[in-house]
Amino acid sequence: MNHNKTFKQLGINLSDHQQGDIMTHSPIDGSQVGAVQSNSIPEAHEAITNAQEAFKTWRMVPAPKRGELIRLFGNKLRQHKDDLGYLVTLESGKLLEEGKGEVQEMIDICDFAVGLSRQLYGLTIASERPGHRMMETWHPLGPIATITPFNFPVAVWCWNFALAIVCGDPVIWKPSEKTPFTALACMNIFNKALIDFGDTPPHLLQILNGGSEIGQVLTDSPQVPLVSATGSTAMGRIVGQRVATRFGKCILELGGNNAMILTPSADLELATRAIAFSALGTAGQRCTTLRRLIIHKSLHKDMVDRLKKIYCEVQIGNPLEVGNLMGPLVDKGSYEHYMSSLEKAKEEGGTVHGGGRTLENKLPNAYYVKPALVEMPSQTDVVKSETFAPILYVVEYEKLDEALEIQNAVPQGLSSCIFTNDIREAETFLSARGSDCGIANVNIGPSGAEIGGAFGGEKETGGGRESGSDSWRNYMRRATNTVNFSTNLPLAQGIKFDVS
Ligand code: UN1
Repeated sequence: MNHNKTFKQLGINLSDHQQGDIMTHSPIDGSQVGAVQSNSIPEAHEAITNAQEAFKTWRMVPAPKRGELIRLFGNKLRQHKDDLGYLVTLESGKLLEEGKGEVQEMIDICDFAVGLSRQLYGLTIASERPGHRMMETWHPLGPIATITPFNFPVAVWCWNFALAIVCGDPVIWKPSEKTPFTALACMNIFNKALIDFGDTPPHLLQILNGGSEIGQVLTDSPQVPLVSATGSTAMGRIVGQRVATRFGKCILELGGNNAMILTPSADLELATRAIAFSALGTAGQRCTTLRRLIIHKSLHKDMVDRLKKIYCEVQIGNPLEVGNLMGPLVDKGSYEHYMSSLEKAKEEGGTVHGGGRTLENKLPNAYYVKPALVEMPSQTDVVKSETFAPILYVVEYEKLDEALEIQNAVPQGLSSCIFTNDIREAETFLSARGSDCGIANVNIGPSGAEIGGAFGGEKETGGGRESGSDSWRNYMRRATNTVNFSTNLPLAQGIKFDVS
């Protein structure tokens, strides 16, 4: 593959990146992309000091002016959408359409953040004391660390970055070791926006490449008040504990085990399309991928037959080629996990339709797999754990209460949906005794969320919320202010404390 033009457009000279210790391979064919150098631990500490310095200046820039920088960044992203989308595909293996979609998600959150920069509102609160006023003020928080995964190498970072910058916080980014070049490209694009903007402090954005030793410098530093980490539950458990030790804040967006409840009143045509996109899209490598189909007994056989056909016929191949709907798994480790999960499913009584490796003769260094549909006798252990691959488990239910119980009986709580045309069922699913997930949808699949809503989930998903709604509050600190404009000093709770 010759990608030099794309790299050049994104300001990357690949010949400068061949000697580093982090060697990356494209999941598309296993070919080497390049090699970047890990940062050292002293460099990580230096980045934190730099960010603290940048913070002192940036927090004093009016928020709408900070928004202007993100507006310029969004415009640069528009110009580089195709190239950056291509690079996302090259490094992560997702379809080109999905790669560009990810850049669109970045552009969308930039637009959102620009508007937000004029809406960082606080409340005014009625004081119990005469001649007093209470209010809340939101201030910039400080340097933010973002730790991001390979599967959404740029969008998840940008959800955090765009909001953090308008909120007044410099960002230190530790990208996935599998996707360092998309991070470098984002840095180059942001640098162009900085030139257009003019006067900004240096180090508003810094990238640190490396593994957990770099992550630990960020999680352990009291100079980094917020760590936003997206990835596996195992990673989040370590990050969460380390940050908590120093009373720092976290936004954790970890594993998902997303389900669809398919009821007898559902529009089956719609449901089938939703299953196809959310179970097969991104080759099953989204946090929000559909992993469990909880299906009414009466629909089971028909639906499985319908899906078997789709699973057999879906076009798998090079994600850069139009027409393919499934690209590769990211690497061998991911493939092995996929295979061992299928083995485990069989041991636990599952019937596997499809599955297995494909295109290995043509592309021996890449890991393309066929999607697997697995009928399970019940929700066994393997169904309760997340395998980041295109495996859809099917379990049956008879009564809605039973379906809800199955839906909620997993450790993860990211996304969920119900397909129904029965308003009672839909509202029950959305109610307090319904889905326990951070995302609960009706008649759309669990994946492909818009940026306008808060994104994240409960339980082992980590509890964090990023992106839209009021997620911005994570990136700011709240001060409660009481102002006395009277000539007396009444105390709260009517307390008398008279020294005269
Ligand atoms: C992720 O997989 O970590 O809802 C993020 C979606 C995307 C984001 C997924 N907007 O599928």
